[in-house]
Amino acid sequence: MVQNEHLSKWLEEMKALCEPDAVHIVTGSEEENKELCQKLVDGGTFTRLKRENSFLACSNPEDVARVEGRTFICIKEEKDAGPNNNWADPDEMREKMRGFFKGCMRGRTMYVIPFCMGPLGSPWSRMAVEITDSAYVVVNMRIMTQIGDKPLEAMGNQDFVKCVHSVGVPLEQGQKDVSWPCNPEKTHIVHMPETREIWSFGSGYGGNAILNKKCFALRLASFMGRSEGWMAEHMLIIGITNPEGEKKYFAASFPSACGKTNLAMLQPTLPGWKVECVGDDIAWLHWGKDGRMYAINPEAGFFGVAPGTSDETNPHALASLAKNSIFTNVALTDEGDIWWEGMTKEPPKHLISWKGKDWTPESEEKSSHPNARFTAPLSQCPVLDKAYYELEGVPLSGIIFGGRRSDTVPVMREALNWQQGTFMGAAMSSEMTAAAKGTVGKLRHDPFAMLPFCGYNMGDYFAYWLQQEQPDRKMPAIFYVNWFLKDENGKFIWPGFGDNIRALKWMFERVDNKADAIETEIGFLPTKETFPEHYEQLFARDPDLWKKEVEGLEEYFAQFGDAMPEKLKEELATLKQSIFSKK
Ligand code: TSX
Ligand code: MN
Repeated sequence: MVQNEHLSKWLEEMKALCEPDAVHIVTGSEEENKELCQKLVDGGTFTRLKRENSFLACSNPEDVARVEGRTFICIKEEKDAGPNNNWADPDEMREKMRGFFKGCMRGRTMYVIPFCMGPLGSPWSRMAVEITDSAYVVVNMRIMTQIGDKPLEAMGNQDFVKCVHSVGVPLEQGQKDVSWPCNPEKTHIVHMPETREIWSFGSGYGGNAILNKKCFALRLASFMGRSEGWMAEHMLIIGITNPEGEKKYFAASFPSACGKTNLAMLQPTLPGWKVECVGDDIAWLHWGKDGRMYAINPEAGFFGVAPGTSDETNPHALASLAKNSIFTNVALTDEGDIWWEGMTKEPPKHLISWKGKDWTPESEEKSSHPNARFTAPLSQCPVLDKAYYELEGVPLSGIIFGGRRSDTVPVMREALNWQQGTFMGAAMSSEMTAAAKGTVGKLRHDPFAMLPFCGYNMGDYFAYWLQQEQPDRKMPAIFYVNWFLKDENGKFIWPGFGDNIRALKWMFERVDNKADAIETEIGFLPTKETFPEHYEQLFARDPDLWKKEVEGLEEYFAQFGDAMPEKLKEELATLKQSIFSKK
């Protein structure tokens, strides 16, 4: 049955450790998926919806998001994990995890999910296997990546990334299961990049359990990429076509709550312009023989934040989840469909909330959890770019960084060169919204939007970015955007959403040297002729605000100590000097 020697050996080990009642090698077939979904309905985890082949799951209220405090990078040297990660010794942590996993699947089935991230047959794809005792994880993984027979066959006898997951709730003989088993006290999300292992215990939610996504495709892959010469980034990928039919690809990374999925499926307001989606969350980057940077989307689905997604903000996302989708922690309507805050202007008169309680517009609590999710197949996106399936990926003309800032940072600018662009990525920060814990409006640094996802020392990661610039390579242009500037009355100045195409148009034309710009200490800015409305506010460079910005960055960068590259310290010093000379 199982041909791969590494796999059969590992499975024997894991069976002995976890002591499941049954083992199920996942094939990925439609019939198998139907059976698993029915099993989840029968067990009370899933509610079948009236939309075709779609289901609602509501989690234990103590298991609703990633747990950064319980996420570990375990590599031999502590300094190689950096101040951006929780560190533990890999051998000690493996012993601890073995203790947790001992007998943890009693009374349950062990599902074995072979999977492939990236197009099957691409040299840039990577293979893995996840073992889990959660059928919910299996059916989510079937949407988010390619699972089952085909990846198993493609794997041949190669080694692969080993992912082990358990909800951490063994069942005694005859004990009835709960609808969302989890073990919050013992939750651990553990990465061992040197030995290509992921161990996740205690949570059934999102990135904690669907290990292909944040754990593998970002944390482990960022480490693997550095040792193999490629990069794993927290980026969307889009293709932009101008009215003349010319097409360019861009990748963009933003911290959470900046509308990354919305930009990935943008509906342009400028006539003749088109935006197509290659991916909305993760990009694996490599260099082509032509010296250009190429990107693949290693995922096969969207795992998007549901609240706020509407026909106004993102009609293509709504179309993508019209069928064959899973919803987690949203509300159930009386008609057997789903609803969440922001989906429609008028809320329904009555709902069952994600907590299973009656809900009306008068209720004090929200009907959906702020981190509620949809899991939807990428193939259902009406603006999916057909280059998504290309084995070499798409060539990037530009990389866009950004953040949510009510002041200081202009709506768009272009880095003067790769080094300044890398500095912009390292200097990324965003004001926190209600979704995150901590004070609303407080600034959070999030370099390259990778703070929770970089599988090694962030200072070394900055250095790896700088190293990308080599004489035989054609470097993509780097931009930095901020859609969230506010005026003195607290009103957004930039219209955002579909009108962001005007910023994308400027970037598209900058790449071809067809758009004007003025050189400043913070990069190239568009001219007033290009953006006459509110130009002074959209492109202000207030020396007092930038002085504060630079001081904040000095403090932030200091934590990386010796790992902080000199070139980025120089960029910051140069910026500081030019601001002080303006004052
Ligand atoms: O996703 C957003 N984008 C990118 C769209 C392609 N959002 C939502 C962020 C939360 C996830 C935005 N919010 C954007 C944006 O460009 N801009 C804003 C701020 C904003 C909000 C409302 C209006 C304008 C700007 N307009 C009115 O309220 C009429
Ligand atoms: Mn993400």
